[in-house]
Amino acid sequence: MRFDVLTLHPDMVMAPLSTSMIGRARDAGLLEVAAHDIRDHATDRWKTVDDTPYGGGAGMVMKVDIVAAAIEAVRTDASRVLLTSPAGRPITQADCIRWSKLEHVVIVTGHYEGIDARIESLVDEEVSLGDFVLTGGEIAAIAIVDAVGRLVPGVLGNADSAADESFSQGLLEYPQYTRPREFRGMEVPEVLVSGHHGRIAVWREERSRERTRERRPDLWEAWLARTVGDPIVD
Ligand code: JCQ
Repeated sequence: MRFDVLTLHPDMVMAPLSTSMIGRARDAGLLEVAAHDIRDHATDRWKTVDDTPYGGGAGMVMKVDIVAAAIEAVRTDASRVLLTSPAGRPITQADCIRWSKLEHVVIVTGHYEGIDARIESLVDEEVSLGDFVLTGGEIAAIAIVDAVGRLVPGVLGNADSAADESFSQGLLEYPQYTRPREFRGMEVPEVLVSGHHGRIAVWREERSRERTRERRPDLWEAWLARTVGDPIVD
């Protein structure tokens, strides 16, 4: 799978995607990631990429002709083009799974007060990480490449397959512990050292549901609605 990120800061995008699991997956040829400087498509001698907003107001707006040229330099008929913006639809794990099955994802990152709205005619999906504002879309693009890239077969180690983690069942993960057995008076739950695999599985399922109900009532209600009639639910 290939990602092309269009940005004013290609080094910022590439640095975190050159280490750790995504860096290793690229070395192994499982993923291709490239970042392209939108400024390379500026047409004047000052390499201008933004301009003042029609109608007045503070800040600058990225020029649609320059960003369009950057998109058209990398996109093919098989590409899915994403635009990261606080005005986009908040993404979920389901979106990441869907994108992980594609050959080519292009991510356009915005800056300043935004991009000329006519860019929407050139993108397939306008997406957000959540209800907060970044200085630029780079961190959102990095997060998307990381979350999608790790779902490509072979990228995750066999040990931590994406199948049995938070969200794969729609519930939060159960709490994990490792040594020491006691830390500042806090003990590891007895069941986890019992060696009783059946009781451990039941305890983990209960903690997973309890955590989800307490911390994420939205996910809990969705899980309950999906699980009605399932004989396993209590
Ligand atoms: C992305 N969640 C927040 C800031 C305008 C395209 O227009 C803009 C983009 C940004 C940067 O992205 C975010 C963001 N997901 O802030 C302003």
